[in-house]
Amino acid sequence: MDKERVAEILVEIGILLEIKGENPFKTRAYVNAARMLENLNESLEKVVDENRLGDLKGIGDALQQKITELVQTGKLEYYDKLKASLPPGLLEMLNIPGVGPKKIKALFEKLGISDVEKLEAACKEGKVAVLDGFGEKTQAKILEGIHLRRNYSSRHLYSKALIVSEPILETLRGHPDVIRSSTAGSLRRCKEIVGDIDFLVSSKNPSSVIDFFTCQPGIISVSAKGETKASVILEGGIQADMRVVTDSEFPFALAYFTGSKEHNIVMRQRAIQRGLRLNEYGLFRSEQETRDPALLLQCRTEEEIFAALDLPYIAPELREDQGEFAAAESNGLKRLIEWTELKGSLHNHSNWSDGRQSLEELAAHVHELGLDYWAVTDHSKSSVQARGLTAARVVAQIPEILRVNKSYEDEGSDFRLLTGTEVDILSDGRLDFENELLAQLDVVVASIHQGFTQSEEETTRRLIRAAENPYVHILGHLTGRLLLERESYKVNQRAVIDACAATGTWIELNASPYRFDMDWRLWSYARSKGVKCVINCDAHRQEHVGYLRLGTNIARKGGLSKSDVINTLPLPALRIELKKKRAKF
Ligand code: DGT
Ligand code: CA
Ligand code: CA
Ligand code: ZN
Repeated sequence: MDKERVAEILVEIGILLEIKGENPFKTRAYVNAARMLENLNESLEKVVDENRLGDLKGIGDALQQKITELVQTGKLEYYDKLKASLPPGLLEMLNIPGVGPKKIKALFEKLGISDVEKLEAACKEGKVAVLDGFGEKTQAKILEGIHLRRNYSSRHLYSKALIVSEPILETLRGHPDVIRSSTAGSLRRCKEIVGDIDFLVSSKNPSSVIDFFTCQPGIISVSAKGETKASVILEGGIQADMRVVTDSEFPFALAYFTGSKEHNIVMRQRAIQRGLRLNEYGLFRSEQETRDPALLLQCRTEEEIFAALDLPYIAPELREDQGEFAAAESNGLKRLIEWTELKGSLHNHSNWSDGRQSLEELAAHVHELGLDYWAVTDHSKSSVQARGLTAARVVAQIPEILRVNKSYEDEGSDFRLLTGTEVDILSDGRLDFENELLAQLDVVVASIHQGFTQSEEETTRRLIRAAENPYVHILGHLTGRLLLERESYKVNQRAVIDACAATGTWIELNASPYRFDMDWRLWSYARSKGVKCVINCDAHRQEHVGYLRLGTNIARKGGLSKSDVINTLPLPALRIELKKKRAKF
């Protein structure tokens, strides 16, 4: 058993003893011993084997025996018995902000409260407020804490985590005690859904950084706070973990806490194959688990860690053990796309259908941001709920777009709106508009907006039929999923990708953080078939231009480079590409 787990168990024993009303000196001894182990600079196993536990400050005979039993057998009878002597719901009550061992003891002894449900009921009946040492305020706070825990969920959109983490990271960077700082975990890997946010900081003064972190605005409760780590709940119910390490440990801790677990396992195996040991503290010249600074291989950056394991730098987005090692070994890691390489978006809406802005407003906004083009692809007539355009309205929109473009041409600007449609794919795979109309438009996106309950065969057939249409450039949001809200319809995505490869149809990476559709896991297959990606905002209001950055991060996660993504092309080259499929038929 490793020392982190041993330390956790010691802390838990301290808490259980406190709930039982044990002498505070005894309970504190367990917490102090846990601290000591966490800061131990060598392998705990080694210390136990060499019978040196007694040399450590504050670890008496009783604790020595317990730690030895834990390390050697992975179990501790004393702990198991202690746990069994109390109702299991008591420990769970610790998760409620403002409820500690002393309060739990009082609630249990005086009101027989042994779990969160009973506590909630007692609060609602006003029984908690009248207890000695509680009061109305405390009772209200406990109730609020219970609701918070309930709403707290462990699945959050990437965009939500990014929005709450960036200001905190920015503030941390400005703190004089912070040397290096980064997010880690799934957020740094750009997962579409994250469980919690992980922050990592290097500092010579960890407790000052922890104090500073735990009083940031936007933090609604502090769930745990130690010398070098803390966990908090941020607004919106998202948890954030913070760890502070020394600056020499920083690259190792960053790699370790960025993960993924699966990626880390392969990294550790590579270290072992080279007679080394890799952990969160360093890369050591050792055959065994160690933290001995004398054995440390100096690496100042993650790049140097990869190099020490004979690998090129692997971007965090790729660290899922989904082929990144094989690609690295065969020189197959290409430079990933950057969002500043995008020149525009080819799927967007205006106030002609369900978008917010007019053609002029959209053009002015995206031109100001430095983009080169912006396709207006409003909904087609079958999407009634989205105020889909009739064929006549589409025809009427074309001269309006040309009129806006004329004003840019007159100013000597190369910026252009492109004409287009997001045409519905009907239930049988036919399109909502005739080919004669589609042929007049610069950009045709075809998407499914209804008939989600068809069988996998039917839906797959429908999409393939759309791809076979000579005028369809792009299949939009391929699976129709809405993250954390709606499952995708059933579809054989590989079969659709094959059809796109055969017909020269592009596939959208819908950059809306609710969609990120097609999923990043399929892009390496699409790329291997030569199918191009288009990173589209599907903007319904001008602020959605920012989705380009989010979508690009997901494209990076899918391993895509600039040359895989159509909308990195400048307008003249894009226009040539837009004509190619039509010319083939
Ligand atoms: P999440 O938060 O569920 O979206 O996913 P992650 O990947 O951020 O996971 P988290 O926050 O539990 O831990 C952050 C990283 O720390 C994880 O990606 C790898 C590393 N890590 C955590 N626990 C373990 C472990 O037990 N073994 C190994 N090898 N790595 C771990
Ligand atoms: Ca995490
Ligand atoms: Ca975490
Ligand atoms: Zn759509």
